[in-house]
Amino acid sequence: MSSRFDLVIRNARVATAADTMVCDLGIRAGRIAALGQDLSAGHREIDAAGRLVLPGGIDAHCHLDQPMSDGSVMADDFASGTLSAACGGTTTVIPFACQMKGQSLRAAVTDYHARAEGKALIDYAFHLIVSDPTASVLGQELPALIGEGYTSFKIYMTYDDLKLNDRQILETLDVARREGAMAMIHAENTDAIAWLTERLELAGRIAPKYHAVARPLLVEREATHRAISFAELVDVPILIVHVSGREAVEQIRWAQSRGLRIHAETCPQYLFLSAEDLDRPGHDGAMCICSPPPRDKANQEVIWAGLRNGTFDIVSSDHAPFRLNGPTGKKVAGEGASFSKIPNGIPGLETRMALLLSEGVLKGRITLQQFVALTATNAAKLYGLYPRKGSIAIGADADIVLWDTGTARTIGNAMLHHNVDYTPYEGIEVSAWPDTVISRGDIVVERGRPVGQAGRGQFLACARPQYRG
Ligand code: DUC
Ligand code: ZN
Ligand code: ZN
Repeated sequence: MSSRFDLVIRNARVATAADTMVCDLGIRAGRIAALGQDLSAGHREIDAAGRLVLPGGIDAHCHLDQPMSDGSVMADDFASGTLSAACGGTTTVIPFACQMKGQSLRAAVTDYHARAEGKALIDYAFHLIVSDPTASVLGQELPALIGEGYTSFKIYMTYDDLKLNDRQILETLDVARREGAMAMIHAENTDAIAWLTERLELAGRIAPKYHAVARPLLVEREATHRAISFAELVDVPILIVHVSGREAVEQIRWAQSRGLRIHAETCPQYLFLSAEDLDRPGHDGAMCICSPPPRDKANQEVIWAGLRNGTFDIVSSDHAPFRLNGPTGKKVAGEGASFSKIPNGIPGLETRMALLLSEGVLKGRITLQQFVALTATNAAKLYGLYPRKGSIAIGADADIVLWDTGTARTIGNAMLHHNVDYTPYEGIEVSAWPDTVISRGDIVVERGRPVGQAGRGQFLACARPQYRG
């Protein structure tokens, strides 16, 4: 006879990316051991009546403790970042081991492990960032690291310290094809941005709102089209990250309709913020400076439609934590510095799931199955963590969230657990928030309060991606 369950969750209204069911969940040794009716007693029991029980979220694009080249410092390390993620219903994060130009990729990975060691509350994998694709990086380091479980990497078409030229992009995509890795692409035209930025600054237009003027949708559209063309030329699937609006969506739809394997990610900032938020009083517009920038209401609707019609695979936070005040955050270049000197990025690890569940599912814009797919299952498949992560199924890790969907809450920075001094979503009302969060069978958040031990999170080596057909 099998031993007693460690934990039984009873009367659970469970949803996965495929199904909805009411059942009990039996958890043993960190995994889901049984789904059924009237399961035998566990050492510990939770009554989930009235709660929605979903797979823990996977935040497949976030930045934690990533070294920066402009003097800024990310406010969240693996401790505060994973604490914040867990409190928001996320049980796996995938931040970036970023190669600096001139640095070996292996050294970036070694350094990033040291930053994570002993700090994470929940499990984590690493994407790589390839910024210096030398012959030895492409010939030896990258293939070896892919084989060791770093099966996805990001490349940039903009940012002077990170960007690759077209030839380098082609050569790097060719490694992804040969090795079966997933290439994530930041698609913005760097020269167009530089030209627009210089003109704006010469005219004295340096306030945060000009960040959006310097990076119009056209520059994203052009780069998205180029990235798609390169993927077609090399014959490799790619994933376009943080897609912000109509013109980029149109390129992706066009490519997908031609049978190209183009995957896409968007983020809450493109659903809930707009370029008007860059014009908040004083320096507050800096809070919402991220790239690509938030667009307008009409583009938000296009992004919602893309979530509904399957254009997008993943909703990630792109959490990039810079404090509004203090010398190493948004003001690193001084009070009143030009928009081009303000670190890009907004915090969002803790708010991603609640915003999308509340405004997406509970308001009828997307289905519960789409929510689970977009926030967990698809990321697990595309980044090689499925079926261990991303679903509620027998044998999967017991990464489970019990959601309270019956209480209205107003988002405020004081209720969040990140180390950033603001949230761009301050004042938005949501009617979903995590009540209990379970990571590999351990309760890490109980009645909304963190109870888990920092350092219990484990590194996850990723398999090759499972592409959508
Ligand atoms: N854009 C990025 O590409 N990365 C971090 C944050 C941002 O705004
Ligand atoms: Zn990016
Ligand atoms: Zn990012």
